[in-house]
Amino acid sequence: MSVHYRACNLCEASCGLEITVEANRVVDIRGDAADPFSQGYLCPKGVALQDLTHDPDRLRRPVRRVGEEWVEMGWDEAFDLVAQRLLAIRQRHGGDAIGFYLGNPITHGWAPIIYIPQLLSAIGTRNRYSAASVDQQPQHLLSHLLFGSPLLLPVPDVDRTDFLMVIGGNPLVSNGSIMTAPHIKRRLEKLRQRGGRLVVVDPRRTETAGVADEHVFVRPGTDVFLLAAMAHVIVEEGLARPGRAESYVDGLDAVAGMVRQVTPEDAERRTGVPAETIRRLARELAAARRAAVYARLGVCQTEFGTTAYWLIHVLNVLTGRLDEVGGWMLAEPAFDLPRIGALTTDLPGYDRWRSRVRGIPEVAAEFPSSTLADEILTPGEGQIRAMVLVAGNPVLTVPQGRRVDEALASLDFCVAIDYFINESTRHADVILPPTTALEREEFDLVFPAVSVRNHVRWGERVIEPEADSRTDADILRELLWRIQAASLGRRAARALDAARRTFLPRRFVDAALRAGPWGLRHGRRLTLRKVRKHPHGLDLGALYPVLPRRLMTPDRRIRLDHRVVVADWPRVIAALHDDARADDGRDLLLIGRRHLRSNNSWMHNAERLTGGSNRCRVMVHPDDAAARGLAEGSRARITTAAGHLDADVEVSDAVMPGVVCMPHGWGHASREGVGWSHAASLPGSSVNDITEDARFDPLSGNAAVTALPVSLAPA
Ligand SMILES: Nc1nc2c(c(=O)[nH]1)N[C@H]1C(S)=C(S)[C@@H](COP(=O)(O)OP(=O)(O)OC[C@H]3O[C@@H](n4cnc5c(=O)[nH]c(N)nc54)[C@H](O)[C@@H]3O)O[C@H]1N2
Ligand SMILES: Nc1nc2c(c(=O)[nH]1)N[C@H]1C(S)=C(S)[C@@H](COP(=O)(O)OP(=O)(O)OC[C@H]3O[C@@H](n4cnc5c(=O)[nH]c(N)nc54)[C@H](O)[C@@H]3O)O[C@H]1N2
Ligand code: SF4
Ligand SMILES: [Mo]
Repeated sequence: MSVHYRACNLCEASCGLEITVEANRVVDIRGDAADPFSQGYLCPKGVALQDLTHDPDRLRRPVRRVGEEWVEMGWDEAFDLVAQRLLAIRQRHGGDAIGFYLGNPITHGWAPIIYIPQLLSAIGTRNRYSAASVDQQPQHLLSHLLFGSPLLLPVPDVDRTDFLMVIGGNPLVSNGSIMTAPHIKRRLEKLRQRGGRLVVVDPRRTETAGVADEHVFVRPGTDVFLLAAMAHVIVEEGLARPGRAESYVDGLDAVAGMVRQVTPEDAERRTGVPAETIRRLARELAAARRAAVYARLGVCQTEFGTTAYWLIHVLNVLTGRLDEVGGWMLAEPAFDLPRIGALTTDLPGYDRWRSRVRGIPEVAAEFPSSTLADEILTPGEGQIRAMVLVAGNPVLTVPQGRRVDEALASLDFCVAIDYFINESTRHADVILPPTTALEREEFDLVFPAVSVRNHVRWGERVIEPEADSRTDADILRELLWRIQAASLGRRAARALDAARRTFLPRRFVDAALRAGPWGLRHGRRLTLRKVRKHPHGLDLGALYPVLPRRLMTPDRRIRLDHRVVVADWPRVIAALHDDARADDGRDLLLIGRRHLRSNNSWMHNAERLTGGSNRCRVMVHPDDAAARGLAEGSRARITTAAGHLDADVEVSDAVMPGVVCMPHGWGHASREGVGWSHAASLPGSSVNDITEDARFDPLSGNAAVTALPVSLAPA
């Protein structure tokens, strides 16, 4: 028996795990009490990592689709076939004919982050799509516009704040997002113990609302008005105190002029939040000694995603919380992701090019996933003919999944890098299955950049992979050199490949650590060797002010009244005063929900995580249920402009009247050929079968999957 220490890779909390291995099998996983950051915490998903590792449904060898059958093949043969097919398609149709869809788990591994940009540029395609555009793209866009890098993402300093507003986030269940803060529940409890206040703004009385001082119901999709009205109060009542930020933030007067146009009374009509509550919250925010306003999916996944999230920055700046202790702070990670990203990728940028079919601006070198199906299904020059799916399941996770399904089925060629045959990878011609996280060494490049404390950790391999297996790194590298061989010749491409093998990841990480903030600054002289001496992770302390030094805008200043947002403002004002209601019977608004024992679309094959309360049901307010003749357990039909689905009803006054709520990532039984045997035995439907790909935030292209107008009737 041996005991190993590793960070969990399933969500952003990055909890330290203590993993016991016997005969190369994981026999026990518990929280690592010696982890300075997570201090022994873990959630049920962390335990289920062992089910994932030993899942009998996991693919272990490359497979090729022959008719309805999957046939195993050798690795070299598979790499050759994939490269040859991709190169042939490029030769006939150009590089843009090859699209990439990158799923959420890529952010939890060093290899995809480093190799995918190289692979994209070797192929010469701009058709890059990812889960980010159904998630946090407004945040990346604003960080790019305001701070000069899409990766300079502020987080609330939860451990030291006295007043925290959580808007459209449910960290007690999600374990925190774009805020790496393991055991967030205890952090929030401590906030209250030291006399602080926690306010949650959400159309559902969530688990987080359950531990808050105050929960405010807001009508879905209307946070933009609530936030603007709060800023209005702060400006009108002379409560604005930007403090130190005044020396590096421009445009405060212009911003004040904008938010003055949104009164609390106007906002009340749209949001359902009483004007008096809006005033009081604004005053409390301004008066608190230390405070932060934090928002996530509920704000990003709306048609005003960018402008609404901009108001999060505005409130933090106006009240002097940006870059202040206990406020809205930036990490300074040992691996300096924003700077390295700017040096090695074309991520920093906006609207440098537009999507072919709908003309949507790129954000950080990506197009929105909402338009992926358009780009595959619409004929013409630049049409996508082949897809590379890496760690994603767009059929269940992107709006209008039925269209994505149809699009993937229509491709000339599709390759997936995934260890499961999911609803999307079932369309692949070839699937290349990598080892799972515990079978590879790992260095977290991403989450220390959005953590509430600076920290760094190297993860050793925990169990030995089977003979003849490949990591994500191996797979991507093998494809990369084969693609490069077409332009550089086999010899040169092989030489480059050999260089990558020696340099990545250890030497690269070591060089980055040495040249990074904790190598050169702070007298720490951090190296990979030093980091590896701390198997429980190395805590680098609380966050500290870093602005304007860390700004990456050309003039190292923040233009708060950025023209991109200013240009969108008339749309906000028009919507504020537009009393017309869609009169097609779609009189309810659908929102999403996460469950602690669920992980987007892909952990439903672990039996210990399914069953009990983790089920795919639609939550309906008692009044709305009664008005439609629906009761607990009855079957309802939910209809949108994109279609309909049926779901079991859960009657609950935790949702506000007029709102229905359903999780995404389910419905594994509703499509043929899915390789998750347990998941496919469970009831449920994919909510993205009825979300609409035409509803998105026009600035960032982020999908507006929340606040979706629906009608509800007995099925
Ligand atoms: N309606 C609605 N839709 C949503 C959301 C919502 O709230 N509502 N949320 C959105 C959000 S926030 C996100 S992030 C997306 C997620 O959307 P996706 O990223 O498209 O989907 P996942 O369910 O995360 O699928 C992950 C896949 O990666 C594979 N995988 C896991 N680990 C690895 C690995 O290490 N290597 C490789 N190669 N593969 C791996 C798994 O087997 C699985 O098939 O869904 C979005 N969709
Ligand atoms: N257990 C578990 N943890 C996860 C995941 C998971 O699937 N399961 N997924 C991970 C991923 S990929 C992500 S991105 C994060 C997401 O992390 P969070 O954003 O914290 O997760 P959600 O639970 O989707 O929270 C969104 C909240 O917004 C509310 N909401 C919906 N519409 C609106 C609106 O219009 N206005 C307001 N104010 N609120 C609204 C919803 O009711 C919900 O409570 O979670 C991560 N962690
Ligand atoms: S909260 Fe759960 S899933 Fe997230 S990192 Fe911790 S153990 Fe893993
Ligand atoms: Mo996400």
